[in-house]
Formats: sequence, structure tokens, C-alpha cells
Amino acid sequence: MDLNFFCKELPKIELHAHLNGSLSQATMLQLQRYYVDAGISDKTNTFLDEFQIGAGDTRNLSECFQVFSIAHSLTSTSEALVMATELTLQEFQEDGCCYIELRSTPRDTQYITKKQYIDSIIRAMEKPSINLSIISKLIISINRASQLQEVEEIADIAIERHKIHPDTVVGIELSGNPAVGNFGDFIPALNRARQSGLKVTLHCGEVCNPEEVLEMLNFKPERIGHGVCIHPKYGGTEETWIALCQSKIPVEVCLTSNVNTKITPDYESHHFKELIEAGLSVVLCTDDKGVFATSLSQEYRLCAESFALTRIQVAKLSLDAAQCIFSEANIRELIIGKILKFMNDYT
Ligand code: 6MZ
Repeated sequence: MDLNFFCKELPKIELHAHLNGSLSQATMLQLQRYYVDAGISDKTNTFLDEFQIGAGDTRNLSECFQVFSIAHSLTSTSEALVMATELTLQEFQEDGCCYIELRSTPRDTQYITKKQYIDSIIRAMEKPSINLSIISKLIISINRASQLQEVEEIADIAIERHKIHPDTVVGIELSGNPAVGNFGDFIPALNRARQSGLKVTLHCGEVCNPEEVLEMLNFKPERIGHGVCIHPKYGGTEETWIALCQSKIPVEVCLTSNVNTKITPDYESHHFKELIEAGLSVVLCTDDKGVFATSLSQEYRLCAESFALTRIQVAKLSLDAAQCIFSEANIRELIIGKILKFMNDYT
């Protein structure tokens, strides 16, 4: 079986995808059309071509955070959010993804409140207007640039919505420009969320900040995202690397995101290799498939090509990812069954 086809057909699990960064050009065009039809005409002249940060782009990680405002201008009403969520889930499904934990940062817009923002995504996940077989869950994001009052407000919303929709709202996470804010300031809100039953994942080591990495690993999140600057070879220290290896915290790895934002020079020198050699759980993810013009199956293919993985090793990555989901054991068993069936049919 051709590698492209294999990576697409393999039932996959996405655990690190930001909704607004995942919008494809096709979805953004549909959203633009919705705004025109709804008579909200100021959304029609957003510069969609500036949204993508491809391989040769000169923009760095800090500059990359400016592009999200383009997507944000297209997800400001309930209807648009429902549409954005459904179309994005459909694209993941068509790419062979059977389970996704989509994440998004609630915003007050001109038209809706933060609660309405989250409720729109939950509605699209629980009662989609299109036929979706993908299992979808929501992780609520806190942006590191937020004021503390807003952080507490988002934690309250996450706790409340988790209580009402325990099977949909499964986690809380910290993201945004890693050069902004101090992790310590977010600990009280994250602890409250955790005590209410939400799982925690943190963007950790996306830039070099060994003290913060140690603080984050000490917090014992259920997963971390990126984990680039943890190994000494990539800007971490012996101490941060030992702390990660001892913690055995699974790492959500986003190859193309790291390469295109120039945190990592090329695919072959990605820290994926060190993580695997250390026996850590690695989950291949897209981060922002719209911004970085990628897909989950493409990430699997690039990983297989860059590290000369066999088909069985590639399938095993998906199986390992199933162990790291925030949902209950029955869902884990269900997706493991799908992956094993695929492996069985393939071999
Ligand atoms: C850190 C990122 C990110 O939440 O509006 N986000 N945070 N590192 C990254 N690496 C490239 N990519 C995206 O989706 C967009 C938001 O996700 C976070 C940023 O806060 C961005 O504004 P939502 O759906």
C-alpha cells in the first residue's frame, strides 16, 4: 500500500488542534459567504492568503500569532462558529481521523459572549447538522496574554460546561504566544479546573525557558504540547530533560508547525527522535492545519519519511495516541479496536 494512502486510511487521533488555526481556505470562503448573506459585510475583505504560513515563509513564531485575527474575524457569531466547527470536523474525518480533541479560546465578540462561543462549538459537536462519525471532544483554551480576571472567568466557564456536558468538554489548556505571561499566574485557575474533573494540557517548551518548563512539569499536566526546548540539544537543560523523562508525560508533537515557525530547522532534526528513543509517549498532531497547510495524514507521512518508520511503527503511533486521550476508557477501547482492525486487515 502506498504510504500516502496508508497514512490516510489509518484511523488516527488528533489531540492538539486549535479551531481557528485549523480553518481551511475552503472553510474560510464558506464563512465569508455566510457573512455576506447575513449582511455582515465588513468580513468580506479579510486577506485569506496571508493566513497560511508555508514552508518558505519568512514569518517566525511571534509573527505567526498575528494571523489568527484573520480567522477570528470569521468566527464571531454563533452560526459561524457552528459552521467552522462542523466543517473542520468533517475535514478531519475525511482525512481518516476517528477521534479529535479540538481546542479553542472563548472570546467575547461584537455578537456573542464567551459562554455563547463555547456553547456554539458544543452544539456543533453534540448535534451536528451534517453527518459526522468522528468522535469529537472540546478542550477549552486559556491564552497566556489574558488578564487574570479573564483567566478565572474562562476557568469558571470550563468548569460549568464540563458539569453540564461531561462527555464533550474534557479538558483545559494554556496556549498563546509563549513569550508572554508567567505560568505561575495560571496555576490557581488550572487547579480549580482540575479539581472539577477537567484534564490539563500545557504548551510547554515552545521557546527556551527552562525554569518555566520545570514549573510546568512539576504541575504534572496530563499532556504537554510541543516540548521542543526540553532536550539539551534543542535549548533545554539536563535537568529539564531528566524531569520530562521521569514524568513520562505524553507529548503532543506538531512537526510542520515547529518547522514552519522555525523553532526546528527541518523535519529530520525534530526532537521526535529523542522523545521516541527515551520511550516517551508521542502523539502526532497538526496544531493549526489551516495556517500550516497540513493535515493529520500528512504529519504521519512526513514523520514516516523523516524517520524511516515501517508501516507497523506508523500504525503504532496512532495506537499509542489512543492511550493519551482525555475521554473515558470505553471510548479508548472503541478507537483502539478500530486501529487494531485496520492493522489486522493491512497485514
Ligand atoms: C501557542 C497557539 C499556537 O483558540 O482561537 N495557538 N498557541 N502556540 C501555537 N503554535 C503555533 N497556535 C495556535 O485558535 C487560535 C489560537 O490558538 C493559539 C493562539 O492563542 C491562537 O490565537 P482559537 O480557536
